[in-house]
Amino acid sequence: MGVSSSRSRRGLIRLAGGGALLGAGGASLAAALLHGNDDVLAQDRVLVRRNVYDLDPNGPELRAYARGITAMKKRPLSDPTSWAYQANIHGTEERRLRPGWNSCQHGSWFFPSWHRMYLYWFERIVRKASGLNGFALPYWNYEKEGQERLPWAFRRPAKPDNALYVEERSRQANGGETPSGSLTSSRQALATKQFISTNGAAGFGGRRQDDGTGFLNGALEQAPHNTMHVWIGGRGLMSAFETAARDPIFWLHHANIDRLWEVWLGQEGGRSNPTDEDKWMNETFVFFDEDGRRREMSGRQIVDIVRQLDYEYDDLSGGNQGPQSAGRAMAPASDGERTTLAVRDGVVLGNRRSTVSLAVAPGGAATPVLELTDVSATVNDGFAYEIYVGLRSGGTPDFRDPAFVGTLSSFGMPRSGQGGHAGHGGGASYRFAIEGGLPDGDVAVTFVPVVTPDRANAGGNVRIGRLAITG
Ligand SMILES: [Cu+2]
Repeated sequence: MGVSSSRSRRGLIRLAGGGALLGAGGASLAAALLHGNDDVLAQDRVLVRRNVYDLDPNGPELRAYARGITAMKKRPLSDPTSWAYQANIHGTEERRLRPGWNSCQHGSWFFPSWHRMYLYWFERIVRKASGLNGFALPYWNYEKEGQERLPWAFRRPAKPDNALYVEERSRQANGGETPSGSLTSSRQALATKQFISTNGAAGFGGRRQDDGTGFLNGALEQAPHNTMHVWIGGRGLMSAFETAARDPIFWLHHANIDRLWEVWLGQEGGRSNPTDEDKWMNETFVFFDEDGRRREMSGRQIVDIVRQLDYEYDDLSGGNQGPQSAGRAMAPASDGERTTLAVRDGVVLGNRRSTVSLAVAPGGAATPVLELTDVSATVNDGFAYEIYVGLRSGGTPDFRDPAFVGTLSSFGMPRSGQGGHAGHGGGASYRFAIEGGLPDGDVAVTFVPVVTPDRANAGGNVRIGRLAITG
């Protein structure tokens, strides 16, 4: 974030220009030529998004962030650079919508790209509002050992005059507790090779929009994105679309999600962005720059963060992956017809561990998948369950166990009887590849609560319309 540590834009130009030497005066001109327009040109250097745990809680970077937030909060709601207007771009309960509001993309392949754009414009607004020229958003890598707790500056002092603190978080987050490893883990997401979800399994980025599968999370969105939203939020801001971006930690959480997208690409092995998909590349979304000017942006403008957006991350290592991750690369699931091997209707989960036993029919050629369809929440609080398929009885559930298939969390889950999110009918759908395969005979599907609502709800926290295993 510091000016002295920023990589020189001129160095990049020299590379791009085939070794041509540029004087200081030529650098910005060359940068403009490189971009081809001034749409996304803000800096003459590449800014570095740093790990928040490497920053002094009272240092210039976090002080600038707090200063920027305070300045933005003083602006009227009608100002697109105000704190509330920016948060409302993600989601709002206001009835009268202004341009760009309620446009967050979840449950589809626009999840990674839309949030990258959102952060990019927000970062520019904070940079100007803070007065720190080299400001870049820090990220929070909760997966790294010793860095799982909510960063200090966001919970202390726990007073309203600390612009980074908000009261409306879970007790665990503001209390400095450590989330369970299943909530912070990017293991499933990074192991997923295809970007686009198929009929069989979640892709890294998500499903093709309007492919008929309804609201279906991609692997990155599912965890650690959704899981950390509910762990931080509890009953508070971070647990719902309409309030999440009002918590200053939202932006550091999403910077980490954006970083994980770069980590995923760097793992190679066939991982790539869907740059041959016209809709993903060209669909435009509305944002505002630091002067309040309306900006439109599309996927093709954000695929290269260094060249197109002038930022990079100080570290692209993939979190805290256990040894089990090495051998568990996700097989691409078949896109064809799948056979239903077992099904159970109307499963309700409460605050305790619960197990569904299923007799599995033989057959099925593809990687088996656990499908949860028409899933809705019956409580307002955030909650999350680890899911295991074929957990040995008596065994202690551990997300590093091969029986662990993923986490079901309430972020983005429609409330029962509310008709779904953003116009989709019914509940949400979830798919989890069962990499360990299916044992012969009966199969146990076990749900272990890892984030529970404050009060036990007699009717359960979540209703799963249909639970099925397909192959
Ligand atoms: Cu989010």
